[in-house]
Amino acid sequence: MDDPLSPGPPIDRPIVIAANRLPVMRTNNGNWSPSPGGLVRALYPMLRERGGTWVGWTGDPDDNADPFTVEGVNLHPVAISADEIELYYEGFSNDALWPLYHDALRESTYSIEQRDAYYAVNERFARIIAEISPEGSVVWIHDYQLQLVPGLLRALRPDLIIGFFLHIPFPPVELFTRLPWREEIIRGLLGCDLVGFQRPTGATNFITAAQQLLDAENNGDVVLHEGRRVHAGVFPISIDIAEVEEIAAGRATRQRASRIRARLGDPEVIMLGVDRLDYTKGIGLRLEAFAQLLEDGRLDPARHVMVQVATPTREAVEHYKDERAEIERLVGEINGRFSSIGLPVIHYLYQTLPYDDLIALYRAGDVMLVTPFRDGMNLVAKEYAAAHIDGDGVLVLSEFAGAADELTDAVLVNPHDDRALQDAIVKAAEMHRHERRGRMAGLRDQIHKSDLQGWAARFLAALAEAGGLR
Ligand code: ADQ
Repeated sequence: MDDPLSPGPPIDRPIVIAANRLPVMRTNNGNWSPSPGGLVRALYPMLRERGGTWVGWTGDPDDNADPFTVEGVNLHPVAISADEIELYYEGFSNDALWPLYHDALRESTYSIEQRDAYYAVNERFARIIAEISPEGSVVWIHDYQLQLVPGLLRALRPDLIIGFFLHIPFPPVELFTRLPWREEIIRGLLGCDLVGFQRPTGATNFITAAQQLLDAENNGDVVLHEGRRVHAGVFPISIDIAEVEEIAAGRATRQRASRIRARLGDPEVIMLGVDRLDYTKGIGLRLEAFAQLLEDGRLDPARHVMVQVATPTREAVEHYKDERAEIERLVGEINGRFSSIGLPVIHYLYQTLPYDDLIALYRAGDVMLVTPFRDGMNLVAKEYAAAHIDGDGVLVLSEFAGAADELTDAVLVNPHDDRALQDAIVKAAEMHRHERRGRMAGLRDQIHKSDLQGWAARFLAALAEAGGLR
């Protein structure tokens, strides 16, 4: 590819994207507007520019909306019933696959009803894509909710070039083989020309699973299956750096960031956590480490304050209800012990914030705590570095986030080691300005090497090559 950051793919074929959700949401007046979210930021502008189609669910149960067009992008809704949302989405996707793919941090629920709903919805996606894709189209399918689509689609339309990107980790074979329908998933993915992962371990785990479960042979990163060559590749996702920097540089953001600092009582160090409220993100662990440091006098409630923003997510799933209750109990307990009137030590928001507000918070944050037990990539870590156009700020980052492969200038930590986590937080809070600036410069250099549009262009270029177009 000539220009690795060029937003347009270097291929001249119709493009079809499939993801669980469509990239648009219904507005109050019944129109559609682009929804927030990384994937939409990466792919929607490209489709708008060159035309293309997106297949996905509208987000409303039993929504039989007809196909429609927004800003030149064709949108094909896939109807999903209320029962299927419970079984396919909350059940199989988020209560079986999600925990299993994240180190089995919680027990998975395996049920044949859930698997059947997952199959039915994946088959519906495959059928719709097969019906609407012009001859020889390039189809790019996203994430763990749709792993059977490539195989089902390949059977219907052998002419298509099919790629899949997994946004979450692909687990080691020792864990993956717990899944009662493990062969089916691998067969599904092997319908692709290219399967993309966030980290090299994801690709290796997938190849090992294909060898072990289906006796598939491989030649380096190419798996040979039923006479076809399936490429496994590594494509660490990124963020729209220009957008974050532009918002961060705005006057409104600077003013908002100083207002945040003033409202927090002008502390010496603002520590920040921003996550979906997911048990994989290690929010509780981080709060406990903070509390222990206050207890031991290594941090001081008059000088150190924490802000934790937790986005509501998957609230119908039991493990998420439990996690929320535990986080909120911890926040209450820690504030009860260490706060003074008008000055809580932890400011907790269970809210989804507008992107501008989030970036103002990043700018205000002196220390960003990203401590997942396991995470495919973690875009918050990259957004924090992009927002720090002032060249200051420290990122504490779990080794178990995909971002740790690239962001080696963070204070890297094993979140399972509570003493190490406490030490990392103190190190970040006390770090000398000179070291802080050096590390932030390293982080910012690193993220500038690859942005979101470049990520999409690289995947599509590799897919074109795997599909024999180049
Ligand atoms: P997530 O698990 O959702 O994504 P992450 O990569 O951190 O995790 O992305 C979260 C996004 O949501 C960020 O862009 C962030 O700005 C936004 N966000 C978080 N809290 C918010 C809040 N309170 N208000 C508004 N926005 C908020 C999955 C995988 C990750 C992988 C991504 C992309 O689990 O590992 O990095 O997909 O591939």
